[in-house]
Amino acid sequence: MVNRTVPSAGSEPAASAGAVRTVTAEHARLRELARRTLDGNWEHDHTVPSRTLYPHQWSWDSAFIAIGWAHVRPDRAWMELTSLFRAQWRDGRVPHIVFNPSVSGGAYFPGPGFWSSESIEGTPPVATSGLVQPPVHALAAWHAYRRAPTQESRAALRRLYPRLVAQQHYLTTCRDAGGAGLASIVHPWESGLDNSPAWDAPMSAVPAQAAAMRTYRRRDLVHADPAHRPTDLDYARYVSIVTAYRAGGYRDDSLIDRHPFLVECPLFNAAMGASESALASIAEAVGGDPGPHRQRAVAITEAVVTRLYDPDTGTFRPRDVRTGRLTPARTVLGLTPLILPGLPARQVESVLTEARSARFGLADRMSRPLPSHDRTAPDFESLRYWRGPSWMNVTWLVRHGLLLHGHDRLAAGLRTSMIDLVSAAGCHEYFHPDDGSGLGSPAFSWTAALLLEVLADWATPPPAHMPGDAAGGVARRGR
Ligand code: 2M8
Repeated sequence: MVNRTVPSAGSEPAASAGAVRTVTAEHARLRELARRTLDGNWEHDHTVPSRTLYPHQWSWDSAFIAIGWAHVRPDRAWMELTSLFRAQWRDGRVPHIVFNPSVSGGAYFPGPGFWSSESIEGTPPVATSGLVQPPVHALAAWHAYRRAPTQESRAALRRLYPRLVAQQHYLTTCRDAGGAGLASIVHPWESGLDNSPAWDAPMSAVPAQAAAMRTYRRRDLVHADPAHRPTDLDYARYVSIVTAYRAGGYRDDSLIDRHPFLVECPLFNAAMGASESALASIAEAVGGDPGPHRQRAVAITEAVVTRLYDPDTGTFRPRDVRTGRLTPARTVLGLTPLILPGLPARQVESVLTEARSARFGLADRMSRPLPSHDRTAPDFESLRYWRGPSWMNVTWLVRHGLLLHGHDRLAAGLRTSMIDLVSAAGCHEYFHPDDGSGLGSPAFSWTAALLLEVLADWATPPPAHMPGDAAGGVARRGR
């Protein structure tokens, strides 16, 4: 774990006045670092995840980033979400990349020419990808609003509301390839955890050869160490799946008969359920009807439990819709259904057991950061992207879920771990799961944004769309 030069406030109740002053000074320094990082990545109406690796707008990045902006520039939080949803397709999908026309087409692979979204009916004037990412946007919008509930924020929330509803509608209808009330992702990029071991089994059925990548130029390798990134074979498969989807005009009918990758992901679907709960709160705030959102939140939660909970291992795992089987890897994805306010107590307890095990090491005082994959698995890799390193956004989601279900001490453990990581290494994209050193891009937006959120959480209660508030579910118990 990182050298803790400074104890994090909130986890050190008995600290002396001097220690508290040191903590306060360190937190002020971190807040400033986070604000400067976001400022440096701000680009007229959105924030790039990283100036080098990701020079456009990414969907779920923008959601996390908006949460951070709400602390320092609420106007930018709403611009961030508004610009993203301006690129929403007519069918309701929110594209995972919105390309900035003033950035050269070759700055990122695969760029706008590869996706050719302009050739599809019902797409916006700006070039986009044709995939989506985990729908954490309603959750984020509600967080941002709760942090700065001004008249302007409410007006922005009201304008966003129908677009958030359309996003959910697209996912719950067009993407229900398995017919059980869950959305399927059609590409590992849609999970956000691109090369997670969770996708190894379904990806092994996707035909591709690493040599296929020689006809393209991977821009990520200009900025990052190949040992920290997905492999060429991964990329060959990524390209082959997009090519298949694009050939069908990014349509979603009969995917089951023709698409090479079709998976129900626990994080993606938990985000969809949590967003329905957040939409219930948003509907109340803007004068809409929360009822249908509550009903959908309950239905999605039930489907997540029925389809993705594995009683044998006591964790959640993705379901490969093409084979009907749960995928074997036990990754951090399995912990994320905690963000469902109505997750039944039995599953909450099982997930906690999994999280506290040697696989993930969750504790009131973490000795190492939360990894993205099971530490005890033979394919755990400390450096390679989503195959082991620790990520702030997933850690924040798990922490949010712990707070929802009343596990405040465990949530405090994650909070301290997140703050310590950035305190020692800076706003990196991801972190070494053992020594906490910074990996990937050094000035990464969601790391900065979520740092602002957890720093502030010491003094303020979590937002109010808690179980029993808008979404229904168990009463909150502090532990
Ligand atoms: C990573 O994914 C992109 C493709 O979408 C890439 O590797 O080029 C992932 O970490 C994803 O979760 C994230 O949204 C994106 C931008 O930060 O980068």
